[in-house]
Amino acid sequence: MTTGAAPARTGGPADLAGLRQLAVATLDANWEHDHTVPSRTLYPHQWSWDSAFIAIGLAQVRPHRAWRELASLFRAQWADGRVPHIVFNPAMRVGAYFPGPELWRSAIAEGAPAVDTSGLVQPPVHALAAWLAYRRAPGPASLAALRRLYPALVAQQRYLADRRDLGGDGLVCIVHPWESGLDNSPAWDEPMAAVQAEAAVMRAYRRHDTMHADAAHRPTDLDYARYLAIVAAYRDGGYSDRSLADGHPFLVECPLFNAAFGAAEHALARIATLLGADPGPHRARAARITEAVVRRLYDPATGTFAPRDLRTDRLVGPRTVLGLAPLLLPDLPTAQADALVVEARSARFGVARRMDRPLPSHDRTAPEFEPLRYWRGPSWLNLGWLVRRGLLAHGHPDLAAGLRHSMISLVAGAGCHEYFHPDTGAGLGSPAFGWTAALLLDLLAEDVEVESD
Ligand code: 9WN
Repeated sequence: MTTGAAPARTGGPADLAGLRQLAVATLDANWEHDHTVPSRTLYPHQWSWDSAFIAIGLAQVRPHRAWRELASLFRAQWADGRVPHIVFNPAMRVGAYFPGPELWRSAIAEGAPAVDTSGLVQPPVHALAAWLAYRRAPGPASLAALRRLYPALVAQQRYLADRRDLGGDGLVCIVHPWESGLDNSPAWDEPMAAVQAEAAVMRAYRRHDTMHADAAHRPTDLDYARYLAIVAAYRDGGYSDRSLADGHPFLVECPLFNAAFGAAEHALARIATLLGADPGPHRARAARITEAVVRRLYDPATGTFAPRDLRTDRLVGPRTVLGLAPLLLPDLPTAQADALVVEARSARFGVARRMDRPLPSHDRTAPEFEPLRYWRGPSWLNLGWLVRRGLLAHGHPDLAAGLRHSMISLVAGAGCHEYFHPDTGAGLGSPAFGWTAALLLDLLAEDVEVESD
């Protein structure tokens, strides 16, 4: 790979056929009867947005599994439409993941499914994934699977629009950093600082992550104590969204989450057209979401997007990769799209035709940039993949090609790791990670039709 510093190669295959084989072998090894685990060691259950990314890759090689992956996730959809961020595999031993079902206690909540789940959600990238899975493997079986899934995807959006618009401004509010998918991002430092908790609380629990990953890469005990305090607040209210606006400890409008929410309506419009349903309402909702994302989350002073903390009604300061996510919205106005391209190309993120370092999850020039710690610097393939789609949608194929090359080089250098050192490209976290394998397959297949996707 073309990194500035010498990459610490941890043994990825050299040629493209070998890479593809590695990706398929990783997905096969992580397959678990009706879903793919993100990682056998760190994340041995089913995760929501992981399954969406994984389905996109599976569609290239195991289309039947792609639909099973999505179907098993949506079988755990709650009566209110929420798609839980974790679906627990009852066959796993107690303690295989922390916090496990005993902490979430989903069974006590109204409208929860028969299987144990968490009560949170993750970015709704599923309609896009379903659409792409169909595009990657069209045919009668895919069409039938998409037809079955469509109402559940609509219900997922309805839940977010009706129950989670806590600011009353047309955007979804996330109620826990885990809902962002970028749990430990510096974007959450300000809102998290207000959450009452003490690191000592964690003495009562056994963290599972630090047994499988370097503690220096993971969130701290104080972060975890706060994560648990927020879960407890939500759970003790029966996971009801009704009174969250009055005093829930974490209330944030996230640009990535809301970009996914808008992109989902665009995908649903395409799906509706294919199925002979009316795409009009989806298009209208998509336009409203884009307008709200720009109005509420764009900061003209910085030229990028930022999460809004609803408890203070202020945009948070750190310039993380979350700010680039609205590029995913095909109807983002040119002024904002152009500003984001400037941000992406800046020294903060370094997106270029010939990228010399991978896309980081946080501004490289910021004092709190940490190249090894979870979501505070390292490079993740799902973020690169999303930003690449956005660059293609807004007419920057050269930058998109640079990003694609950089992502493929990462896996070629280090294997299907969960994340990568943003300077050296060294593999970090789980060494056999589901979405890295899946999105690599998608990149290798060279997604030439993104604009019409
Ligand atoms: C908590 C599974 C998930 C990803 C998230 C990532 C991490 C869990 C954790 O792993 O989160 O949900 O234990 O840290 O942050 O994006 O979906 O891969």
